Amino acid sequence: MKFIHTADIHLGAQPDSMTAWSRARADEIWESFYRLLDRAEEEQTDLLLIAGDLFHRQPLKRELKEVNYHFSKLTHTQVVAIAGNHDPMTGQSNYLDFEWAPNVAFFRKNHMSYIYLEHLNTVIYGMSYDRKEIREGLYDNVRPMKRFKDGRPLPSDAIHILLGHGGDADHIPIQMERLKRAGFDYVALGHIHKPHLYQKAAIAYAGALEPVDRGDEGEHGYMAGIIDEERTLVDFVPFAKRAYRKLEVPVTADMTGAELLDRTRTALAEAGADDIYSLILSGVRSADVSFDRDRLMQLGNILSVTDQSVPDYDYYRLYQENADNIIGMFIERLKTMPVDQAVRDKALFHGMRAFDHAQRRD
Ligand SMILES: [Mn+2]
Repeated sequence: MKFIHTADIHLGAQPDSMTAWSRARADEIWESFYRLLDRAEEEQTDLLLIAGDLFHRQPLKRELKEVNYHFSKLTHTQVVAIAGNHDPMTGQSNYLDFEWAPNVAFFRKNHMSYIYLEHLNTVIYGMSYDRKEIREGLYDNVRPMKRFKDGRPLPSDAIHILLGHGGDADHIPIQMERLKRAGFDYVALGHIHKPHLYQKAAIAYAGALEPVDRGDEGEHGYMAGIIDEERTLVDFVPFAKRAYRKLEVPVTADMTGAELLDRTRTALAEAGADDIYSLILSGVRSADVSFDRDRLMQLGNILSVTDQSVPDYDYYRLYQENADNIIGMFIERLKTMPVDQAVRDKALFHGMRAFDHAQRRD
């Protein structure tokens, strides 16, 4: 049985508002989801698991119709989904009375239930959020069943999958060690946006399909797996159009502002123009150069510029210029302290920085 496990698609989100690329990102989240459905069709995936937060907020009726239309075009794939804390099935939710295509099963109950997919000989256990926060550990005592609710025995070779959403204190806390021993063939989790695979236990957070905010650094995609009589094999598949990344640009004491712009432009081109960056300037810069933050921001998809570079002080000149004030006294005092050169350099550097900061505040 071949499956794809996705979660936290957050349809309807518009990340990075106030940036030039924000509108495009809202569209890309939809496009990536439909691209994933294309992938399921190409690969003739048996089962598509959606572990909550398909939508970023309550879905509109027409949005459900759009998504359902795309589901209905799948010729082979069975879709099974739950609602998460972002799109809970509250009393007014459009989810509640929506009629899905025959190949779609959407858990509606706010407590654990199951569906049995006969053609896949697979039982899937799940529930949907009916509110934004659930503090009870509702997955703690779920175990694969031996019998159907009506007492008939399940086939002994049936596959058992738990579909869940949460894992922090306010969203169904999960005792991972306990869950590892529960005996499921696979546990498909959502809510934590960073993909994580517990390979031995066959438990995974698929992570957000596309990163949804600047905290979602690193690669994003989905989990793909096969379950046969002996075992479950799962792998993370990178799939997102973009990634949030930190990019460090080292500066040197002889670097001018224009040179930094050139260096940054080159570094961005090498790193990939689609990705979204937090720039970090590191190294040592000339004490009298200041970099043009606005122009750096315009070089690509730049969320922020953090200047961690440190000025290259000329201590001899500083002493000459400040012999009669507190800076001169500070340098004088350090020179006579019984510490080695490296420590003295560090103390000088930090001291000068503190003076600089204090002066800027005046
Ligand atoms: Mn969530």
